[in-house]
Amino acid sequence: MKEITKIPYIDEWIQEMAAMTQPDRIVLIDGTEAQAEDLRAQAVSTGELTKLNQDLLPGCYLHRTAINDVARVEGRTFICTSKKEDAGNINNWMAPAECYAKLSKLYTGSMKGRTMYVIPYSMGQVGSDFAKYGIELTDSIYVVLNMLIMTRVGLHVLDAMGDGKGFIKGLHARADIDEENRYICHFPEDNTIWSVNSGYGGNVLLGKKCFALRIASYLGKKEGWMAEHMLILGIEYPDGEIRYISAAFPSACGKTNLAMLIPPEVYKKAGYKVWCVGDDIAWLRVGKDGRLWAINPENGFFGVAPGTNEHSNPNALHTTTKNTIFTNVALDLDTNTVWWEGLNNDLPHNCIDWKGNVWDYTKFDKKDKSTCAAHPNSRFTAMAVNCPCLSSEFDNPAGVPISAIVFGGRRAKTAPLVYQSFDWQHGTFVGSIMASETTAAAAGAVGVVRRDPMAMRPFVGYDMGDYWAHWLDMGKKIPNAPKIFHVNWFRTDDEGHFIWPGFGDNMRVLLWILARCEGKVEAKETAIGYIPYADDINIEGLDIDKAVLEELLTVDVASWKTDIENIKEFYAQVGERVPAELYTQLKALEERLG
Ligand code: GTP
Ligand code: SPV
Ligand code: MN
Repeated sequence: MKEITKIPYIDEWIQEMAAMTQPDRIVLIDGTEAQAEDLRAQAVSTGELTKLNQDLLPGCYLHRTAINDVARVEGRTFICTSKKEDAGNINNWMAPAECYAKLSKLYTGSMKGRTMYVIPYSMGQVGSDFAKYGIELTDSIYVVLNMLIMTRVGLHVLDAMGDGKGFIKGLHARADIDEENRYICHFPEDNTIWSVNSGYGGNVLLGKKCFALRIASYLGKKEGWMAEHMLILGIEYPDGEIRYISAAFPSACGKTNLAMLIPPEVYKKAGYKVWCVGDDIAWLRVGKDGRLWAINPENGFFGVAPGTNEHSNPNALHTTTKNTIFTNVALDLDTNTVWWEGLNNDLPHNCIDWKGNVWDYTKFDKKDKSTCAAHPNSRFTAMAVNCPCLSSEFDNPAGVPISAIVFGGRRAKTAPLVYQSFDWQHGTFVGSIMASETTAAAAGAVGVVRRDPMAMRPFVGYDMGDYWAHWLDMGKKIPNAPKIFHVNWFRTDDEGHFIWPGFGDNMRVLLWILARCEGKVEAKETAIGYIPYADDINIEGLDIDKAVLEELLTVDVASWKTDIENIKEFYAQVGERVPAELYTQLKALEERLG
């Protein structure tokens, strides 16, 4: 047998996958810059990557995916457990044997004439207690280069893997990028992920949603920890003390922006700072001190480009000025740099859009997505170390202690700016009833309200009811548990404009949250939880009336009552395994609403 990794258990599996996919060559990714540079050059020569202006954007490249392949495909994502009940009603399910057989046909011979790259990677610090290892086999250089940014890759990972048992086996083939035969399949009982016929983001960077959320949530349930769709940030007070918050918002609902926020002028002057630990995924464990500790298992950011600018998120923008891969943004031919809607008001006049066509800026209409130069879900893949506000704890294998967990989503009405749950059990309930308007991050209609518990609806690798039970259970195991809150930056007025300024000003809400955690501020008890007194949210320097803030902090009882009906339907859909405790919470909420 040919030695690739020199770990027999792993090499055997590689040979088996190679026998099926039949690549011309197998190349081990060693994590060196020389090899990465070779791959970039190769991708440029075939047109897979476009090299951007190296004076303005050193180390930066542009990639365009197929037009039919621009977002995660939830309808084609499967959890393949031996028993259907274990995947639950919210996930798509296929029997493992059936799925393996079906996908084997699609994989067979799919790498003929191509190279299979073997990527050994770690989620979390190599060698740390939190770390979990995987190998992704792929025939895409784009995937290799993205994984090099998003995860920790190299031979040192193989060294840390020992005999290899327990590693996550990932297989990805581009095949024909045929959407009718696109499958993103997870076999949590076999530590296996199979992805075929896509070349986009969350479908193919298998360390991210597939491993760090779907497989990891399953492992977390089994092993007593949590894998969540959460950003992690630290707020530094003028006295130097830093407190950490993790927050779960659905895709394209503001995690990257919050994680890198710039404090409003009043706070900056007073000496407050914000540090980013992670922008998408958190792995959480109970520490020896009884607190909940979090790491970001990733090593980079796969962030939404549109809307990112010098004012909304200067940190993200700065992070993307070197060593970045842009996907499906527009190419400004005059400067050989990138552009997207919301970057600035200088529409490029000589420009190629995300589909690779000449873009006519005179036809651009902000309200018509089909006239956009960049795809609404276009992204940047950038290294965490390039982020100006990266936390000094980013590489700390122990992670950071979490004071508050924050849930949130896009709700034009119903949800107030912020409220606090009564306790962990109620907080779990608040997470379970989260809802948000859908975005371009997943294929399908945009702007439809759907329930998205803990922002994990597309990412729980097992039954949703069991997942909620795990949350309730974890609460009992954390002696000094974080307090749980809910926020909504997206309430709109009758004309559909956002009422709350959002972005950096969200810090005003985070400081109220942390003050609550320390028992430093009173709150109003309402039917849904504790709500701030308007005086306790600092609006100094904001162009917003006290009356408007009061309005943002009201509980619209009528719309909550309508929501209750929808929650009941959703719980019924989740099915038999919804914990009784959550039904008790639901009934109590209904009674409090009157
Ligand atoms: P994923 O990477 O898909 O998980 O997305 P995300 O949750 O990290 O969302 P991101 O921070 O990239 O923001 C998505 C969109 O929401 C962007 O267009 C932002 O400009 C917008 N956005 C973020 N924060 C705010 C906010 O506080 N207010 C408003 N109105 N829009 C925001
Ligand atoms: C999300 O959709 O939540 C993302 C982008 O972070 S993807 O990696 O495509 O899942
Ligand atoms: Mn995400």
